Amino acid sequence: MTGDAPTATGSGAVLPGHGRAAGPAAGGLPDLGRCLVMGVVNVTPDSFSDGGECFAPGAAISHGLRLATEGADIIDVGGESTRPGANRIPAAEELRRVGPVIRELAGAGLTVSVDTMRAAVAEMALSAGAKMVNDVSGGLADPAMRRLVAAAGVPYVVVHWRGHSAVMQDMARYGDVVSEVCAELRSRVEAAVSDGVDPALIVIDPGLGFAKLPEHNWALLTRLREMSVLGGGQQFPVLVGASRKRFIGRLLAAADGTPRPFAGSDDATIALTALAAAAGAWCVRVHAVAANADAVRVAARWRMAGPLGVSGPGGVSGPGESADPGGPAGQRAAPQAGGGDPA
Ligand code: PMM
Repeated sequence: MTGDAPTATGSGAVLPGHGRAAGPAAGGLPDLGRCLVMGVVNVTPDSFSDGGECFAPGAAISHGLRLATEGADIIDVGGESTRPGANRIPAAEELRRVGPVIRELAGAGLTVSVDTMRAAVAEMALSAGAKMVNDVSGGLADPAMRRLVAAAGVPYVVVHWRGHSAVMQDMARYGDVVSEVCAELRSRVEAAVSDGVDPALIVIDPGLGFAKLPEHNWALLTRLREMSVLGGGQQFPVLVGASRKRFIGRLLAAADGTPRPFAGSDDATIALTALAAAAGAWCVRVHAVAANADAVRVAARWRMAGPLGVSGPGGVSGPGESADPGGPAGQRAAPQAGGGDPA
């Protein structure tokens, strides 16, 4: 973790790029006044981006500690691969993979989130010291998840998802992907709130690659602002998980069409991080932390410059945004009434 350790915003507090200056309060969303960096620790033999490198607990723990020193604000620990086509593993195996890693990283003082679709795994992870639940199924895979998160009072990342990895790419059918993803995410958020989750602790995520073709991912990435309000009035912080995903490798394919290997897409991920952070994303989930941590700082400064940047037609900043003339880097001026501050 770098020197600017995350504070937390209390219930109803607003996030970086989401309006009111956020003051520290216990039990809320981490907030540094800029886009946060979530470093990925996949304790799996077969994740599509970094398969196997952290499968042994010792390697996963060292990797998490290293990501923190490189500037990760949050360490996201997962034990189940969600690569397209992957089959599920038993809950007991998932618990076995993530338990010791979370306990060690949380014990070292890091802010840890657990990447799981299972309430039982989330419960164990929280008792081991995790402070956030990242559920790529948005509550669909295990209906007990929402009540667990509500009772724990922790931040909850609700990801857009349509089905398990083995079948999800058959479900990548959309008319207007952005409005459909928003509508489906909205119903996931409503279900969470009706089960008692504090809306101020909900983060939404377009679920890049989850039942999405490359064109769907690009449409969602370029319309984060629209996504952040889910078609309603309330604005939610947005997490973007583009790092090393296949659609980047396909964009960067060789002349013969061979996709760029995952590790070769880190520079493009950094470019996406800068764009997403400049558009107001709350957090980016990434594998190569150091350079992405630099990119979010550039974006924070870019946002602070406001109209001197690329606001206006064709730019990532939009109407209703104003520069913060005097605040610290990355902190925004309060938005005008009615929102307009983007995700
Ligand atoms: N992607 C993966 C896993 N967990 N969590 C969130 N919130 N958003 C994502 O896009 C996401 C995630 C799969 O990618 P990986 O194999 O590189 O971890």
